[in-house]
Amino acid sequence: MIPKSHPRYDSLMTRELIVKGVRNGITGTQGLIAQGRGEAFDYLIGEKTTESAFRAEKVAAAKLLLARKPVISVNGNVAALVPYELIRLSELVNAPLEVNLFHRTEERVNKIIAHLRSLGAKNILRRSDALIPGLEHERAKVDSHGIFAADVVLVPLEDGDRCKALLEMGKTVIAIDLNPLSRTAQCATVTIVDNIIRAIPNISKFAEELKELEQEQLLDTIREYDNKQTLFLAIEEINKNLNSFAARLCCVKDLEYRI
Ligand code: PTJ
Repeated sequence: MIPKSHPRYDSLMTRELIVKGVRNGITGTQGLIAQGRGEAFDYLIGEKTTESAFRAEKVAAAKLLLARKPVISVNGNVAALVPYELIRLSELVNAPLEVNLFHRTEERVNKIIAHLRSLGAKNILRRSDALIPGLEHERAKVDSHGIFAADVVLVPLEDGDRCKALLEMGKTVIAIDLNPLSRTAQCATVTIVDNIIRAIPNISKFAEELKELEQEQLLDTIREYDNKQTLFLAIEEINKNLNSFAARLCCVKDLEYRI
């Protein structure tokens, strides 16, 4: 039992969700490693949504609303961390949830679908009757009416190969990845460098606000967006945080010398 007073309560509770996901057969064991990597980057960006991530989340909401056929890709980590939030976003932007796993087993696909359904999800795609060209791993298997036919795909916690392959199919790819250096982050159309825990509710909040706008106004929201700048700002934020940590240590050292 983690006491609420623990200074890292939120982070530890998030970790518990992933562990529970593994125990319930929803999350793959590799998901634990991915979560650890994510936590490290979250620490470096200050465990908060940065200004540039908010901007990317707003653009993501606009792109999902403008899409002809948007789809939200769901893996084992995402299903364990933000199931309710995904269902809400799926309803808001009218995008089905498609279970697509890197370490795919039919058993885990079925468990994730049952989990999402038990929480109220109605629009779930599960067929794997099409293949993304150029991919040799299990993530190539997609639904012919879902990711295969989609114009905009939201891919949280993705591997770089599929992101590239989806772009080559002419799709808009929105990635959520705390690591601005990852191949996915570098190649996506819109990269949200934020924790999925904060990112999905933020996209939903923006989608609710933007839903009332005309198409032209939505287009205005995305017109000036530059993903390279988003990545640059995320890396700059990490640099800033590291410099301020270092500066604090320098002050302590100066003090020690003086004593
Ligand atoms: O359920 P499966 O089989 O589809 O597998 C899912 C994982 C996530 C295990 C699989 O896609 C994988 O191995 O991913 P990677 O290559 O480890 O990449 C995951 C990326 O997501 C890394 O760059 C992490 O920094 C990032 N990440 C991890 N946790 C979070 C995150 N980004 C945002 N929010 C998080 N909570």
